[in-house]
Amino acid sequence: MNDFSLELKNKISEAENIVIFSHVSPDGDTLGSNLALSIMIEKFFNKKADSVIVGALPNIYTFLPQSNKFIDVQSLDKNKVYDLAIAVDVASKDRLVYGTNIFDNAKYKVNIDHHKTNVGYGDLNIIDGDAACVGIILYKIFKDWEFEIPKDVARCIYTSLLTDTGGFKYENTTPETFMLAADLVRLGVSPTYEFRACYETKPQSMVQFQAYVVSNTVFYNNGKIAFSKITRSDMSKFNATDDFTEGIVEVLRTSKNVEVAAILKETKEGFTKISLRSKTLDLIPIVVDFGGGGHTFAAGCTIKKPIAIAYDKLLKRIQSELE
Ligand SMILES: [Mn+2]
Repeated sequence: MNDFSLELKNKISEAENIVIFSHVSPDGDTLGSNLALSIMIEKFFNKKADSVIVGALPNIYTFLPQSNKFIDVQSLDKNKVYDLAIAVDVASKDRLVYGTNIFDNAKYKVNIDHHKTNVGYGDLNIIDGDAACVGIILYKIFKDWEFEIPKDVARCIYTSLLTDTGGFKYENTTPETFMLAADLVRLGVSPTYEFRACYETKPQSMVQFQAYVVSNTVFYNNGKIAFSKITRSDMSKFNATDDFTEGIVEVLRTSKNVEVAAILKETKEGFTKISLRSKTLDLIPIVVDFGGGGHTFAAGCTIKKPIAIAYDKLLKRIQSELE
C-alpha cells in the first residue's frame, strides 16, 4: 500500500469526527470526490463524515448519489474542532472561503488535489498534478485499501472524471482515463445517464442566458481571443444563479481560431471573476499574477477591480502573451 493511502486510512480510523470540504463554486470533481470519500468512510469505517460545501448545491448536481448529505459551511459551528479535515480538489485554502478557519482548526488536515498550483497546505498532501481529476486519485486510494467500490461511489468518481475531462476530450484524457472509465462502467455506471445528468438538464432560462452571453462575445487579434462579460444586471434579467455561467467559456473556445477564451463576471461591486480556457497557451502564469490558479488550459482568478477595468487589464495581458 502507498504510504499516503495507509496514512489516510489510519487517520480516518482514529478520528471521531471528520469533515470533507469542497471548493467554492463547486464542480463535478470536487462534489463527486467529496461524496465518494464520504460514502466510503460511512460504509467501511462505520462513521459519518460531514460533507461540506460553500453555499447551496448547484441544481445540476442533485443527481449525485447521497447529494442530500451536503451541508453549507455557514451552518457549521465556527468553533468546531474536527479531528480530521480533508479538502478535495481545493487548489488553495482561500477556495474554502468561510470554511478556511474550520479547516485550519482541525487537528489533522489532508489535502487531496490535482492542481499544479497547489502549495501543499495540509499535514498530509496527496497531490498528483498529472491526474485527470481528484476522483482518479481517490479511486487508487480505495484500491490500495482493498475495499470493494460500491456502485454509488463508482458513479461519483465517474462524474469527477467526466466533468474534469470535459466529457473525455481535454488534454488530460489519457489511456488511464479510459481504463478507469471502463472499470467504473463495469461497476454499474451508465455513461448515458451520467452524461445526461451532467450536460442535458439545464433549465430553459439557463439555455437562453448562455446563448445571450455567447452572442455578446467580442473577438480580438484576428479571432485568437474571445471575451464575453456578464454583469450583475444580466444575471438578474435572467434570474440566473451562479451555476448558469458554467460551461459558457468552453463554447467560446469552439471557434476555430480561438487560442484563449475568457468569461468575465461581475460578482460584487468592484470584483470580477474570470474563467479562462486556452488551446495551447499556458494560462497558469497569467492567473497566478492575478492571484488565481488552475490548470494549464483551464484556469481562473478574481480581479479586485470593476469589470471594465479588469477586462482591459486581462485583455492586454493575454495580447502580450500571444505576441
Ligand atoms: Mn478537479
